[in-house]
Amino acid sequence: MNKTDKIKIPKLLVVATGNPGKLKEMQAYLADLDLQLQLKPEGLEIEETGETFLANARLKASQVAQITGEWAIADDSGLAVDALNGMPGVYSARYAPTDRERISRLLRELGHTTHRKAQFVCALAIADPHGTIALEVEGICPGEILDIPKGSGGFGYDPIFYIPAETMTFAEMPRELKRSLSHRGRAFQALLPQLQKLITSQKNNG
Ligand code: ITT
Repeated sequence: MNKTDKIKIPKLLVVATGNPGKLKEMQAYLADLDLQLQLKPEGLEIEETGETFLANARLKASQVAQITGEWAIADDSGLAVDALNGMPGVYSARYAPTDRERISRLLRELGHTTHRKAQFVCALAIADPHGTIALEVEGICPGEILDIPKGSGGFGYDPIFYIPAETMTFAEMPRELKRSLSHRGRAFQALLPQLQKLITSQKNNG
């Protein structure tokens, strides 16, 4: 897209993720907006070279927007464990090849320590069709890492992430409860009013 082209009202938003668990949750948060959602092109992988969640969310949103010529939203998220100095953090997806192996590695590295505090972090970025970041937010959800996985819902590290106030892991919770209190839920609570405003202002300018 030429830099001088007028940016059109966001009617269509490419959801720039290859993670089916994330995609489902993102689609649920975006469902009430007057936007058509589109999956990112199959096989398109953006290298996550950033050192922070926000940097990687920006990279993914910006590159997918430029490649597709459409508005794009990306999520970069992960689990930061206090006793592991914040690891796996931005390396959460690269920690081992599968969800099961990632959980096993995390539990192995934590061992029997009683210091089990951790937080899930979610950064969201929205880019316009030029690849310029229009919006970005971050959401954090504190919790604890269990000794053994519990529950079969959700995805990724959900079975070992325990919320003491709910006496449940993310994988044991009804979908709506995780949706309201998770890192992604908090990030979307911050993002949605801003996105709504952006859609309205672009419509008024158009
Ligand atoms: P995309 O980059 O294509 O979106 P990805 O899975 O590579 O997909 P990230 O780089 O953001 O995404 O890695 C996030 C990692 O953290 C990944 O292993 C997820 O399973 C995990 N994760 C993120 N949010 C989670 C959640 O709500 N519950 C459990 N695990 C989560």
